[in-house]
Amino acid sequence: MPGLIAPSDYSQEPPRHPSLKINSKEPFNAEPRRSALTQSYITPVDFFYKRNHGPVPIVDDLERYCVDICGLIENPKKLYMRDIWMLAKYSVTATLQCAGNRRTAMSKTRKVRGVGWDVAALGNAVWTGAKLADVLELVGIPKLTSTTQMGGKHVEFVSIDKCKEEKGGPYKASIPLGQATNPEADVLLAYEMNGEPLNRDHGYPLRVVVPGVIGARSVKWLDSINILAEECQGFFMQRDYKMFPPSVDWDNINWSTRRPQMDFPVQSAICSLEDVQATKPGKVKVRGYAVSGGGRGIERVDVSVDGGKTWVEASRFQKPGIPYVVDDIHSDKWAWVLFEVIVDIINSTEIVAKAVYCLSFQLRKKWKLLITIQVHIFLT
Ligand SMILES: Nc1nc2c(c(=O)[nH]1)N[C@H]1C(S)=C(S)[C@@H](COP(=O)(O)O)O[C@H]1N2
Ligand SMILES: [Mo]
Repeated sequence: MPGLIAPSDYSQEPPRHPSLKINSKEPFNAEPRRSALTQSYITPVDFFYKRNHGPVPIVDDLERYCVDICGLIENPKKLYMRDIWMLAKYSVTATLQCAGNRRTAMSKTRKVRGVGWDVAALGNAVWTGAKLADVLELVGIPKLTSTTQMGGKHVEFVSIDKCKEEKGGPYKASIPLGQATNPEADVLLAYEMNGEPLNRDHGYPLRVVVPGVIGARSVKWLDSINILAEECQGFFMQRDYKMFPPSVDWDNINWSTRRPQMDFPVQSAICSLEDVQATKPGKVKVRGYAVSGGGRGIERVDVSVDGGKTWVEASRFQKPGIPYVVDDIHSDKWAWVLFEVIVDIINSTEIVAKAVYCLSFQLRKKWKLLITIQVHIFLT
């Protein structure tokens, strides 16, 4: 790829903030401290988790950098940054979350593989760029197309970084064409994060952002876009990031029986307390995030200080001081919701947070929820 190069070693990595908790040095994987994570609704770039699978690519000539759009289309096209900057510019506030978020806690229950993460392998940013739906229109694919005349059904994003899981090949992933061409799905080719050009760790000069979907599909350092009949056959689509029932373990796993994970599931996490924390009897602030995936919003967050027997509702907000309303036009549907409640602690106990989202706004009776027993309190 002219303009963008992929180093084979880690000698040219970008600078990073020293307060990040490093889970793996090479490739670089790091998250902020959980107490820092919910200090602000928009996560500053320095404190945003970084999830790489190889050395971070380098732009050597932005003028020559371009994205190849190819595959099942009549007129393949090369898009330069100047072409992408010319398209309508959109800003979308979206929470990006690694599917491995909270893997360290999962490994207490079952044997899991992959980098260990606490509860902060996610962040909320304002992503700015062109809509993928507009880009695909430039190559003759109209909005809201799920199958093209040539049989294209999936949009594959390919990078240039060298990943060991791909045997030294690039990171890649795909999403359905129907999602890619739906302007309301807000899939972006983003060149800015929080109002600044993307930095190297987050995909400079151009990355995909698929709101509401596990971070693994938001390919960084975009090199080409491929229109395919089948979903991407890469490692991270076919042999990782899938969900299996409890009867499956590493000895009897059959990857082809499951679909790749896309929307992330509803969840909440307490960030103002550590997993095991000592405190004096009295008032304790319980603060954290709740996020639904798929743009479904958070209907309610409840907190229990008796291990889940009784519950109180926490206040939810995105903008400080303004209560969050799930389907309000001013609420950021792709973004997390922060929650807070002050509770009275009188004895050693378990604090539990529970986020609830509404499965469909038409059928308000169907609830989905996730309960997390996360924090154990001991009185001192
Ligand atoms: N090219 C490329 N894109 C990538 C990755 C990668 O290693 N290489 N990691 C993916 C994963 S698993 C996640 S969770 C997000 C992390 O994005 P961030 O580092 O900007 O937080 O990027 C995704 N896109
Ligand atoms: Mo990830």
